[in-house]
Amino acid sequence: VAKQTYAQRAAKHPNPAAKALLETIERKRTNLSVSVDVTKREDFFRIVDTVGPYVCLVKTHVDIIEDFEPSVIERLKALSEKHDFLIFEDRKFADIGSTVALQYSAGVHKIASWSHITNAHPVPGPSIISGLKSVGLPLGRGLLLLAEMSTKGSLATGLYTEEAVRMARANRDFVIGFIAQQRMDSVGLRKGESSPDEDFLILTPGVGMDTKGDSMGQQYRTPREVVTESGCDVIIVGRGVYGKDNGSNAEAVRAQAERYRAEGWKAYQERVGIHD
Ligand code: UP6
Repeated sequence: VAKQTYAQRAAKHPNPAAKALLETIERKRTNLSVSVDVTKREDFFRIVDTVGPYVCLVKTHVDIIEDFEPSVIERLKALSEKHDFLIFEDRKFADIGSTVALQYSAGVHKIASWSHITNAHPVPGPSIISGLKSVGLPLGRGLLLLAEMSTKGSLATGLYTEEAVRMARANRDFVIGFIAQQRMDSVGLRKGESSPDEDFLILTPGVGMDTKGDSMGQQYRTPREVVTESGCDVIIVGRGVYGKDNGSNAEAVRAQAERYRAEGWKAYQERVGIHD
């Protein structure tokens, strides 16, 4: 899979959200997702409108917006159409099936009604997928499992990661990939089991070109390390793009988005062996 182009993979992906993401990546020539982790509505929309042309996917933490109101979702949807990107609410669900189904569909945010992609921790076992799938599959949504994390000392390693991949393989209609630091294609296969015909997207946070981490355990790798060397498909960049001041300097934000887009795309072209 890592040697195929995004277009080749889009053509045969069965899940509508994954297909749309792969098509958007190819059409806009960007594997950059910007994580817009700011707490004020106006900062949020300024950043989204600025990075929109450079991203395939906008990643949100909608629960940190302190002046949230339902119109935020309408404005976000309008920007996603204006700039042609998908939306990924990074909700990191982690509860029993029946509770996550409610958290996904209801409450103030009604995530399933607008977020093409969301994610979950595999810690509760396969029932978390059944709960989310009961809501998301009929809407054409896709789920990512957190198979690994970018943080120092993460417990999501080894057998835990393997079980996450097995859970995904058993739910390929709805689970479209992983939050992880590397490809998972050969992870979790039992002795003698050959690699199944599957295409899991690898979306990778912990990407930064100017620092190695923050003071709270985050660890950064470069787009090249992530995409060319580790075979990941989408780079997720937050503070590397919007900076330390909530993205108040739109031109600086634009320049960083352009820079990460170019680096991520070059790293992909190198991986699949395309030169232009
Ligand atoms: N994120 C990680 N690491 C993970 C999973 N998710 O950093 O393993 C998320 C964070 C944040 C973003 O919740 O929204 O990706 C990274 O932001 P940063 O680039 O500013 O560090």
